[in-house]
Amino acid sequence: MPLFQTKFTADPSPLVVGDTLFLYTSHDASPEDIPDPNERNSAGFYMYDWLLWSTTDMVNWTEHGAVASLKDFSWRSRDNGAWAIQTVEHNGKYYLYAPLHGHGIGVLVSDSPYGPFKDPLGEPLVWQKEHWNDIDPTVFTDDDGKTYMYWGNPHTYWCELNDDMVSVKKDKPSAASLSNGITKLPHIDRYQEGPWLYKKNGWYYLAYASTCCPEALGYAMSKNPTGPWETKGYIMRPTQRDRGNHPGICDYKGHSYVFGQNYDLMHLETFEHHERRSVTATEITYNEDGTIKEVPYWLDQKPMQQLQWLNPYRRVEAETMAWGFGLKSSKMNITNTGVIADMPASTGKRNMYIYDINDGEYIRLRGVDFSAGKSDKGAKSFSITASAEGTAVITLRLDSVDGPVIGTVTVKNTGSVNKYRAFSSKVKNAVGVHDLYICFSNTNGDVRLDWWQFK
Ligand code: FUB
Repeated sequence: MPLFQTKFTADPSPLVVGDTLFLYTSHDASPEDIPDPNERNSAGFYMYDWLLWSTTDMVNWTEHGAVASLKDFSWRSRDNGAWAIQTVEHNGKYYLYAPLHGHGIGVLVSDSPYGPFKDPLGEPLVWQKEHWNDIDPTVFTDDDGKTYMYWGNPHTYWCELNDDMVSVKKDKPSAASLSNGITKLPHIDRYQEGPWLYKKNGWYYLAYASTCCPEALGYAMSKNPTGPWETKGYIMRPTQRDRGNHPGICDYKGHSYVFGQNYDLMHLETFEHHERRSVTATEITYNEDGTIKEVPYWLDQKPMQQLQWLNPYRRVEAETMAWGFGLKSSKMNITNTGVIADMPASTGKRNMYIYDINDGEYIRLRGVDFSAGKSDKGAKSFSITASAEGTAVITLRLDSVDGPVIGTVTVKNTGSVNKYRAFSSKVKNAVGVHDLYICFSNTNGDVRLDWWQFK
């Protein structure tokens, strides 16, 4: 199932920093966030900002909200078109390469993976004005220090970036070069869009969304970062259950993963087509000759293996979850109206909260280790920091929505949604490793959850 439920997401771009896997994604607006009410039921793309998520175990993800938006590019010509980004680290700085659909590819820079990101150029990094092919940048720095950017739909383009990461090397025209240091490659069989360039065991890989529609996940291999590229099989072959796709590939804690997208979150509510996508992932393995073993469609895979248990005796953000369908999330003190003019400039890390909580909804956390650092005694109490202009009953259950109850706590009116306080309860029989279900009932009014912790 999709990794995230609080928002519609697409175009996954993983980045490993230390022991954390960050995932940058596009953001398909929910109908209520589309400013023009007449467009709310349209099938098209409504994309205004980019999101960030992180994990240390591959199954419980923490949301960090919008890291940047179209507003961070003063030169944009449209208030829509925040398409597929990739963020890379280079010499301690983070570079977020972003297509503004119809207006080339820009770059933002930050000292932190969380941002705030700033535009160092005030103009696109590349923009071939004669067409709208300049989308989906992927950036890779080779062992010799040379950095390559690939992009494009339906053609594949590449250029070399200077070591500043924000300018194109223009002094190395190859036979196929266009003006401005850009090379247009001969057609790569099955290539549609969404390139993802990386290197492993001496091979260069160009994964991509294969020819539309339905797009699947294809890839090509080469002994050179600039090709020639030989198309290989599918990582995931086309299926009528999907339509668009976009790969992001990384190694993390000794495993290899492919991220992609589908419509399976929207399909929980409707099969009528809208560009409301959802990102998901699976583990991949390589054959001896470097080719990638094909994986089944997302819904046909086994659940992702959890890489480490979650410690419930630390502060856990309410927006950390394996599943939370129906819930919403927001950065504290920032109302996302969906209107670019109201969006803040890239804010950097901010505390978030969960809201829009209704009866029957729940937060599921996978693999919670109640014995962590506690020998076999387990948890004695639970505390959640919340604000409310209303109330909600929280029932803590193990292993399923109707599993054994280990505690119950009522969040009461705090007088204001901006006034947070702790609500606590005793806990019984919480020992060992279990999935934790934080279940909501008797909800009314506006209840917001910040973080929780067992003791
Ligand atoms: O998300 C907008 C566009 O859809 C991306 O740029 C493409 O790769 C496709 O996923």
